[in-house]
Amino acid sequence: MKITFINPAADIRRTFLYRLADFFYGPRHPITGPLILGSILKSAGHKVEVYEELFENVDYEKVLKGTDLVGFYTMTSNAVRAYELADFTKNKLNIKVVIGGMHASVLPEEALKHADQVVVGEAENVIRDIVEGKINDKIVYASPVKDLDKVPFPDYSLLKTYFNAANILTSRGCPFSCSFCTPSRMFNPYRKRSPDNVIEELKIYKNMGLKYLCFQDDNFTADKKRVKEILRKMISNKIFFKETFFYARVDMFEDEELLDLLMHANCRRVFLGIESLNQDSLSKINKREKHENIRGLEEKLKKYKFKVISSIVLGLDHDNIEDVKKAIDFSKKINAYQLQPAILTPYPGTPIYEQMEKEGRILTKDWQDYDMLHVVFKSLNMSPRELQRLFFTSLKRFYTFRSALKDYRLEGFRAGITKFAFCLALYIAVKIKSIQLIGRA
Ligand code: B12
Ligand code: SF4
Repeated sequence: MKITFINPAADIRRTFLYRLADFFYGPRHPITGPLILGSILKSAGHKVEVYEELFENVDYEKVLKGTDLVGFYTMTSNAVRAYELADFTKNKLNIKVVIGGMHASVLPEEALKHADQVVVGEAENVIRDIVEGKINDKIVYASPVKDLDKVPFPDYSLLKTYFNAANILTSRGCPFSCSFCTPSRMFNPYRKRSPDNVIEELKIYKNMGLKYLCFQDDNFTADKKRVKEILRKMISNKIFFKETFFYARVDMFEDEELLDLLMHANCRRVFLGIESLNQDSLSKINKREKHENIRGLEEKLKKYKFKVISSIVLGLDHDNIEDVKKAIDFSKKINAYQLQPAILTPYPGTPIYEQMEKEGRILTKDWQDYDMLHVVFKSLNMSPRELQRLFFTSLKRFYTFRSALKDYRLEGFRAGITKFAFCLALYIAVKIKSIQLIGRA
């Protein structure tokens, strides 16, 4: 059989300006789920192709010719696009549709309106039987993979659209449970791969000549002992990439040995969940982080030259506009390389969604807007309009042409000019988008 997986992208992500910003950002990476499921099906003798809409348009009538089954990945913000494509595939092309992924796992009945079958959870143990017609339930409840070392590696040869970065997950889930977080709930319980199994996969990406590597674990440094072992093996096997990215909590800075190893393995680009400097806010979202630790970052980052992407949340119930400004200024003070101002988004399936729903504070259920760029709920200390405006002013407060100069001094010409171009693209995008969105909020 011929199986095609599609990872759709929301409308906003398919615009020229967004793709331009992605181009300057550097790494362009796929979602690994369809590449893993594809690998399982390929080993079973099926022909598989995978398409990602994020970085290029796809001519579906052409690529779906001869396909027997199309599988769609959903996260909340791309679900609307997935449903649109699923309806087209089912009704116009008469091809069987299966939907899976994060959003469909939380709202399977909704997804089923657009599919023949929906999978809830990790699909490794059921995908082959679904494709071969041995499981026919409309909603298939899949159990989490027990031994991650037994999961085949994502097969990048199946991916027919552009990519320049490999994604690797050395674990699934996270031992923490922040109230707004979906992956810690979708991938529950927290599970880890052995360092040897991780190294085996990394060698493949090194041999493929990929420039970028992304550890997409939701909290890469959660188990410090295991991560140190992975890093030591990367160093002894000389597995280095031009740039390696990972997600972490501020608590990684408590362990100097870990910091040294990260530096030596050239794992320098880190997405740090700072969220807020306000202790009440941190406690309320169950972050289990002390604001003194966050402030301590300044000293650590003088010694360890990480390229920090500072993630802050806008619109937390205990934060006001001044708190957000403080968090941005702090991000500048620690010489963060990028800022991710994420508007608090109550994703279905999270405690914060339940709370907002109970309190009648959800403003819209248009899932396309659940992308952390749009206001979708009523914050306690800001009106929706103020919060939407704060998103744009936060970007402008951080991405100044002076910040490009700073990057030039710290990281060299290429980093400086890239930030300059990024600021320029961002200013144009912000101008256009802010008029539309603030007006609407
Ligand atoms: C890599 C990644 C990205 C990359 C690549 C995305 C892309 N190409 O579309 C980048 C950085 C570009 C990105 C962008 C975005 N992302 Co993202 N991303 C991830 C990340 C870190 C890893 C994904 C992954 O590989 N998971 C591991 C594999 C094993 O799991 P999986 O892919 O889900 O697959 C399993 C199941 O879902 C299922 N399955 C998957 N596909 C299918 C298909 C079928 C047919 C079936 C049956 C089953 C099935 O089986 C698989 C195997 O177990 C996840 C976090 C996470 N842990 O998943 C966030 C995550 C999915 N992203 C998220 C968000 C919000 C976004 C953005 C909106 C951010 C933004 N503001 O722009 C954009 C939207 C992009 C888009 N497509 O429109 C959120 C989604 C929250 C939600 N509930 O919707 C997550 C969960 C991060 C988070 N911390 O909250 N993202
Ligand atoms: S620490 Fe990060 S990955 Fe873990 S639960 Fe909190 S937000 Fe989710």
